[in-house]
Parts: sequence; C-alpha cells; structure tokens
Amino acid sequence: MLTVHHLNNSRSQRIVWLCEELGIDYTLVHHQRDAETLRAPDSLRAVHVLGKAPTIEHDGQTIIETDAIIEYICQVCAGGRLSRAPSAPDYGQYLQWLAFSEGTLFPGLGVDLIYAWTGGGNAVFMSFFEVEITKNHQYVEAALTDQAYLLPSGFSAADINLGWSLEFSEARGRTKALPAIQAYLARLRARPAYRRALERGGPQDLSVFSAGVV
Ligand SMILES: N[C@@H](CCC(=O)N[C@@H](CS)C(=O)NCC(=O)O)C(=O)O
Repeated sequence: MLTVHHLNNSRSQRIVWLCEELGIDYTLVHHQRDAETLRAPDSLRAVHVLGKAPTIEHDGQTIIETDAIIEYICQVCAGGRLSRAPSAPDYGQYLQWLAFSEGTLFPGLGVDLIYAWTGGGNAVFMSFFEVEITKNHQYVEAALTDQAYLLPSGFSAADINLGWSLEFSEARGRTKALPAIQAYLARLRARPAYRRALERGGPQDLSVFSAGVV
C-alpha cells in the first residue's frame, strides 16, 4: 500500500493530485504546518529525518523529493501512466519539464518569498534572482502559448509538477502579465482529478505565501 504524507498548503498537494489522476489506492496522512512559522510539525520528522513534504512510504521504502516520488508512483504503482517511456519521442522533454519546476523555477520563488518575509534590504542580491524569475516565467509562457499542456503528446505528470509551482508563482504575484500561464492554470484546475485532490488534500490557501505582493 502507498502512503502519502501531506502537509497543508504545500507541494505535496501535487502527489495527492497525481494519485487522483491515476486512480490508484493510497492512504493519505495529513500533517499541519505550525500556524506561525509555517514549518512542518514533529509528526513529519517522525517519518523522515528531514521532515519534508511530500514524503511517501511504499513497500518498506521511505522516499522524499517530489520529482522522484512522481516518477516512482507513475512507474511502480501505475504501469508508467502519465509518465513517458524512454522510447517516446518526447521522453527528453518530459524529463526536462519534470525537473524544471523544482530545479529551476522554484528556487528563485523561494528566495523571493524569504526576502519579503525577512524585510528585504539587499536590492543587489535580489536583482540577481529577479532576472532569473522573469526569464523562467517567460520561458514557460512561450512553451504554453500554442500548446494546452507542456508536451505535444498531452497531459503528463510534468504538468502536475509545474502546475503547483505556477500556483505558487500566482500567489507571489508573478503571473499577472502572463496570459498563457493563466489559461493553463484554469485548464489544470478544471480537471476533475485536480478538484478531487483538493477535496482530499485541501483546502489549499497559497495566499499564506503572498508576503510583500502588491
Ligand atoms: N525539493 C523538495 C522540497 C521539499 C520541501 O521543502 N517541502 C516543504 C513543503 S512545500 C516543506 O516540507 N516545508 C516544511 C518545512 O521545511 O518545515 C521536494 O521537491 O520535495
């Protein structure tokens, strides 16, 4: 049995959404952020020493890192559905987009949030990340301009990974001038599995991360 450890208002919402898209059986364990610090509770550190969400348990293994968890669930629990096989023409693109959310898009957004939380003060430091944040969002905007999903072959687990990061971008006020990203988010949110996932894993309120957004 697959157990998904989920922290409220967090990227582990993606794993709940993935399981709902795949229609697989899973046990969902809810963990609640500290209302003031927003950090994970001790209950999550009891599952894994780093206390991070998502964490999954399956067949005696405890696994962290969203990208790894997504691919593990698709391959081991769902026969490769929503992933792409190495023989697929867009396998490389699939891997790229799967890794892009956590590897490239999110780090700048995380710095942006912590900068706002801590009152800023070093504009030269932040200007480095501003350039990256803008460039990354424009790259996604261009990729989605003539395409419903990231891959020409249709919806994949990479859309789930990127979708949540873009919801975070939206909460940070970063999607206002990006119509293709806005339309993409609307498309993702209209998916029945997205809605089921919110019923099971939510409610989700990413405005808790909107510090400094005007
Ligand atoms: N790179 C990791 C990041 C995991 C992570 O930082 N998760 C956040 C939730 S969005 C967390 O657990 N925060 C609570 C804390 O650090 O106390 C992944 O992709 O899973």
